[in-house]
This record gives sequence, C-alpha cells and structure tokens, in this order.
Amino acid sequence: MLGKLDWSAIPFDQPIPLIAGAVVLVGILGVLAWVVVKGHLPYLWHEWITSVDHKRIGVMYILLASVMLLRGGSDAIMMRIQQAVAYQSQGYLPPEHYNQIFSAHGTIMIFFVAMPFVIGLMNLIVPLQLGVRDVAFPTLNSVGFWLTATGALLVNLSLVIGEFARTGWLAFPPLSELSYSPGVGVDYYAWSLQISGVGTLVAGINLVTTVLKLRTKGMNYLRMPMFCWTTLASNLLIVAAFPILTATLAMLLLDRYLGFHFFTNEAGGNVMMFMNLIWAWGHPEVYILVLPAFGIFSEVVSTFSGKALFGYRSMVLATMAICVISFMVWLHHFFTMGAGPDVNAIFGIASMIIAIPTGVKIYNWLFTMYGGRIRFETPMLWSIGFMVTFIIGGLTGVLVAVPPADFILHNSMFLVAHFHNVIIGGVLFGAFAGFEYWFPKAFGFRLNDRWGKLAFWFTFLGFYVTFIPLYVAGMLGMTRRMQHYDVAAWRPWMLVAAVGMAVLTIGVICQIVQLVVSIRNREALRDRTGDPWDGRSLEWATSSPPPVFNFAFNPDVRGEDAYWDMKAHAKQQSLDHDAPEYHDIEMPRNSPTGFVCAFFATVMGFALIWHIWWMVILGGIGAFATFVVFAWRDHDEYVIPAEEVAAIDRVNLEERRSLVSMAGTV
Ligand code: HEM
Ligand SMILES: [Cu+2]
Repeated sequence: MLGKLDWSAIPFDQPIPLIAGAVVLVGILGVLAWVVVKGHLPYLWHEWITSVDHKRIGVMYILLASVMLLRGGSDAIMMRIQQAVAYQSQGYLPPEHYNQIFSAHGTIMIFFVAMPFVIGLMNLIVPLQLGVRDVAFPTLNSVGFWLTATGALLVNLSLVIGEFARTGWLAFPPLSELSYSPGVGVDYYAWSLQISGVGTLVAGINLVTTVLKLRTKGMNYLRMPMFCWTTLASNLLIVAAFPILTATLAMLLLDRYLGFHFFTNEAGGNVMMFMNLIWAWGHPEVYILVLPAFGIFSEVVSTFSGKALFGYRSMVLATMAICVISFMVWLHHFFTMGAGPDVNAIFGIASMIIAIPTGVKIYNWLFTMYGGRIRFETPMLWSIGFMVTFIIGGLTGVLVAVPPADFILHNSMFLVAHFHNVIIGGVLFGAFAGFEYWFPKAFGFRLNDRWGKLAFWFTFLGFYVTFIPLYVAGMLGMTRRMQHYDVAAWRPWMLVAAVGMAVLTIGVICQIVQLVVSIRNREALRDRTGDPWDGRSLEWATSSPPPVFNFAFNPDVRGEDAYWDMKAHAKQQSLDHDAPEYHDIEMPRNSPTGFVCAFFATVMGFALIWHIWWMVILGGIGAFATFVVFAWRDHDEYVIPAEEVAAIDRVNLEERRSLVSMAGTV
C-alpha cells in the first residue's frame, strides 16, 4: 500500500535532522496559523498564490530563493565546522550524514537558490524594461514557479522522511546506481530535479518568447537594456540545455527503477556517457546563472556612474559569444578521465577563450565608471566587489582549464574554491545587487542603506577569509568532500575558513536585519517618484510598485541612445500628456492552475520516490486534469475599464509630477 515507506524512514536515531525538521515544521505551522487567524488567507490566495502577474511571481521566486539560501547556508556552516574539528577525529557528523549534507548543499544552492533568484529578478524586471504588460504566457509562468517550489519541498522533505543522496550534487554513477545507493536518497534528488527542471524549462521558454516577441513600440534589439540581452542569452541556454538534464536524469531513473543499463559498469552501460551528458548541461548551467548577473551589473554600473554603458554593442556581442562558446567546453570537467591529450588540449583552449568576452565585459564596466560621477550606494558596492572577486575566480578558472594543471587540482579544494569564487562572487553578488537595486521598484520603498553596506562588507570580507584558505588547502593536496583527515598542514586553513564562515554569516544576518528595519521604517523610506536611483531604463518610467498593467500606455521608444533618451522620452511622454486618451486594458485572469498542478506534482513525486504506484497514478491524473480544465476555461482575461486605468494613472502622474518639479529635474 505504501511502497517502501514505513516508520524506519524517519531517522529517530539522528537528533540533528529531527530537531531541524521539528523546528521548521513548528515554524511553518506557526506562520500558517497566524495567516489563518489574522484572516490573510483569502488575500494570499487571490493576490499571490493564484497570481499570474509577472511581478508577483518574480517576488515569490526571490522569496523561495531567500528561504532556501538559509537552508543551504546552514548546511555550509555544518560542513565548515565539521572540517574544522575533524582533524584526527571523526568530527561531530557521521560520515553518511556529512555526505548527505554536501549533496543537499550543492543541489539546493544551484537549483533552489541561484536559479530561482535570477529567474525571479528576470521575471520581475524584464517585462518592465521592455515596456510591456506581462510575459508571453502568464499562467505558464505561474506553473513554472510552483513546480520549482515542488522541487524545493521534496528536497527538504528528505530531511525527515528518508534520506537525501550521498552522491554529490551531480549524482555520478556508478555511485548513484541502485547497487551502490539502494536507498531513496538518489530518487529524492532525481525526482526533485526532474519536476523543478520542467518548471525551469517552462520559465525559459516564457522569457525567450517575451524578449523576442513582446517589445514595446520602437524597442528594437539594439535598444534593449543589457539585462534583457543577458536574459535572452541565459534563457536560450535554458531552452537548449535543460532537456539534456531531463533526459540524463530519466536515463538514470530507468537504470534505477527498471533495471536498464545506460550508465552501469556492466551489461553495456557506460559511465562516461553520463559525464558527457551531465556536463553538456552543467557547463552551460553556470552561464545560465552568471549571464543574468552580468546584466544586473551592467544596469547598476551605468546607473550609479551616471553614464550610458560603455561599449554597448560589444557587450551584446560578448554576451552572445559567451552563450555560444559555453556550449562547447563541457569536457573540461573530466580532463582526468582519459580522453587523451589532443581532446584535452582542444577543450582547454576553448575554455580559455571564454575569458576573452568576459574580459571585454570587465573593461566595459571599468570604462563606464571611468569619468563618471560614481555614487557608492549598496548595489554599486556589490558590483565593484564582484569585479574584484570575479577576476580572481576567472583567473583560477583559466588555470584549471590547463589540462596538466587540472591533473593536479581536479577534485581538490582548489576547485571548490574556484567555483565558489565565481558562483558567490558572480551570481550571488549579482543577485544581491539586483535585490537592492530593484527592491524599491517592487515594493515602493528603499532598503536601509546603513545595514545594506554593513551586509556587503561582512559578506565580502567573509567570502575572502573563507575561500582563500581553500585555494591554499587545495594546493597542499587536500581533496574535496573529506569527512575527516590526518594531515596537520591542512588544519590551520580549515580553522581560518571556519572563522570566515562566521563572518559571512554575520553578513547574511545584516541583510535580514536590513529587511526588517526597512519594512518597519517603510514610510520614511517611501519612494513616490518611481525612480529613486535616477535610472536609465523603462522600468523606472512607471510607478513603484507598478500597477497590474505596468504601463497605462505602451511606451514609445525613439532615438538612437536606447538608454537615457529613452527614459527621458518615456517620462516626458507620461508627464506632459495633458489629456491622454485612456483605453480599456485586458489582463490575464488569476488562475490556481500552477498551484494545483504543483500540488499533484508533489504527490506524484513523493509517490515515485517511495514506489507508491496507486498514488503516482492519482497524482499524474490530477496534474493532467488540471491542464485540461485550464485549457477548457471560457474566460481567460478580464478588462480594466479605461476610467479605472485613468484614475490609477492620474494618481501616479500627480505624485511623480509634483516630485519632479520639486526636484527641479526631469
Ligand atoms: C574564464 C572562465 C572559466 C573557466 C576557464 C572555468 C574553468 C573551469 C574548469 C576547467 C573546471 C573543472 C575543473 C575540474 O573539475 O578539475 C571548472 C569547474 C567549475 N566551474 Fe568554472 N570556469 C570559468 C568560469 C566559471 C563560472 C563563471 C562559473 C559559475 C558561474 C563556474 C562554475 C564552476 C563550477 C560550479 C565548477 C565545478 C563543478 C563540479 O565539479 O562540481 N566557472 N571551471
Ligand atoms: Cu565548465
């Protein structure tokens, strides 16, 4: 009846996950009870859960990412403590538990922190920058988000029911095959990623279509803000790469569930096939994450330098070059696995070539700053911190892309330092910069900048104190994923790294404090202009937060300089229009499709993990039926009458006009 599920699935003998699980459960129940008692449930349901508004969905993505950052972060803290104390001792974590932690940490950080963070920011901002009302497929957008949430939920469920994979974040066979991992850990891993992967693919298709098809009048490709370009590049990579991940995981699952032999060592299976496939997805994946961050830095650097982006066209070219080349270097992840010197050399050189367009970007940012009037606001600090940090990460990348060097550094702590260097210093700093920069757009008030700056400095310093020692330990021969060790020379570096982790944690706490303090002082921090940073692209041309329909009129972009002119023009247009003629606006209706569909996907995923076949069928039918019902609906849009649009827009214009004339600028 319940497949493999019985009481032994709950780890009664392990206090750490049990206590953590209990705390989280009490927390969730507490929030839920508060929501119900205060009567917020209808509001949440109508305004958020069923919302198909790209801005709301973007915010929910970012919320999911932030919560998961705390989860993935606590795993990181546990690992750093373990490696600090596990010198000539077992440490405080049993080995199999440690293995689960590093696997869950990597999986969560990539799939449920970095991905939803950048997808959330793209969702929130790109339609605004393009001057349009929504993404191409609003309901699908909601489905995409909720499927991502399903994946996150399943991963966290493994904390208390069953176990998580002990195979690392990419679940290499043969370790992930049934004979070496007979438990449900790998199944949790694979089904969570299958389900959230579908969500990501859907989001990717949506954003590609939005950028290609839905630009406002006059917004031709070479007038799009840089963030829209990097969004396009990143989502093209999603559309091309995620099906590979889906297929690879499907094959692994066939091996595990039905005794196929795609990747086994016997019966004709081939492990190298897995390596090729997973990295054909995995290498583009790191650019899926970092390209949107590049876009954010471009926007932030030009806004806070008070100058148009230097070398806009070369930036576009560099972005698309990275997009293409990143698909041709996957083999550098297994130089050591016997492809031979010729193949290694080709892929080594191809990998290093990516440094060229990346360098172009760095120079363009520097030249944008050069001669500008730089304002060191928090988003700008993250951007400058990024430039310094990312150069180090890129250089160490070029180093490991030299095959002979990689034979020494592969799977060492040096590698761990490299990819954290680029992912934290690139993607996470970018996410934070975007968060600080666009927060006032999403919520109508700024974040407290004292706490923001403190958060930056602690995170920045903490990052270096944590990861520079890992480079050293790697060069001293320490391999990755060690539960304990006996080499005295590594010990001091592990201790320093643990101290660094503490500093990093203070940075994260500052950010939480910043959020709390800012929400409490939101009246004082209120921004009525809609343009608190003197921005250069269209998202600043509407009020903050924007009305559901974003723009009362589709902005008309004219002129060659797609940035400053465009905004000045857009502002002028919306401010000077004396008696504009408003029209009815049709907007997509809210829909529970995404949420209901994700509910059934969760049921189905859980049932698949535990081999509860009747429940699998039930979940599958439920999800399918949801789509059928959705496809059959009669009313998919509602009309906002012209008078209502006019009323909303007049209030916004009044606010903006009075403030603009007060400031004496346009
Ligand atoms: C010039 C740019 C870069 C070069 C030449 C480069 C090169 C490499 C190479 C050769 C490896 C494999 C090393 C080994 O397994 O021994 C590697 C690993 C890795 N890189 Fe990079 N990299 C670059 C930029 C980036 C960026 C921008 C990111 C992320 C946003 C990134 C994320 C990673 C990750 C996550 C791994 C480790 C995967 C694993 O084995 O778990 N790299 N890099
Ligand atoms: Cu790579």
